[in-house]
Amino acid sequence: MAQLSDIRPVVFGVGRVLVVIPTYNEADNVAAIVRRVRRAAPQVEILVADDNSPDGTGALAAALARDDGQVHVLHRDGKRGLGAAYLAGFAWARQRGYDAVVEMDADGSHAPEDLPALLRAARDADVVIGSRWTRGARVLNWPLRRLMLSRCGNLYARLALGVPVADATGGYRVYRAAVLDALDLESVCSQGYSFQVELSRLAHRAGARIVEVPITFAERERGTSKMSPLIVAEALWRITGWAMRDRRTAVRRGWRAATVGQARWP
Ligand SMILES: Nc1nc2c(ncn2[C@@H]2O[C@H](COP(=O)(O)OP(=O)(O)O)[C@@H](O)[C@H]2O)c(=O)[nH]1
Ligand SMILES: [Mg+2]
Repeated sequence: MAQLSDIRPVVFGVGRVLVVIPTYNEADNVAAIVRRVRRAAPQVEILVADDNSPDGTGALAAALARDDGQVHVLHRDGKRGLGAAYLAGFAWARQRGYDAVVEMDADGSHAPEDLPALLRAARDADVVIGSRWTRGARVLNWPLRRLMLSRCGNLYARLALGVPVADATGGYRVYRAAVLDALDLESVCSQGYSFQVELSRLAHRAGARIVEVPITFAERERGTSKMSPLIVAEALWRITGWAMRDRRTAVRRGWRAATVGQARWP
């Protein structure tokens, strides 16, 4: 006879969902974001991946987890970047058999109220990007500097890497478990926000179905951004490095095809 634990709740048609929320010094935000996710999508579970925040975010998340069986915490040693926190969250999810993993910022920029639309889109996709740069999306209260950075970063990523998405840097996403299994996550080297571009590139190269859903993105109201010139520099040099590697591979393939062609038809 089937046990209760064998029955997998089907959430929006994509199975069991884990929302991974990376945190570093988000004490002012963590309770509110968890509450909003629980209200917007009551079936999903949440993992707060905290990098030992000095402001006590980890302890606050642990208290939330004690009160609610659908909330979990991953306490990490120290600040090791967004990419590393997400990779740890993905591994945590895969070990426990979740069918889809959501990436969501803690600061409220990614509205949990948009989550049902993203999960519905994931029925027919491997990756869903909550996009700031597709028709119907809105970006609220972002300073011009950030708008320009995002627009230029996305343009550069698209031209340099050929990834056919409008918001390759966006961090509000759904990954189906099968696509996470198919990607070579061990090869991921990004520490900061270039992680999103790196995963977009890997997913595209793996032939994943990537769908963008317009979101309303709002600048945080509490706490401070962890964006830094170092993070921008990392993204720039990593994207440039991947683009050069892709070009070298394409040239080598071209040479090989040409010489094989010559061998056949001298
Ligand atoms: N665990 C962890 N989370 C991080 C780290 N850096 C940023 N975050 C989280 O990543 C999310 C996005 O960061 P945020 O500072 O809002 O960046 P911005 O939106 O680009 O200004 C937030 O939830 C941060 O707390 C990190 O090194 N470790
Ligand atoms: Mg933010």
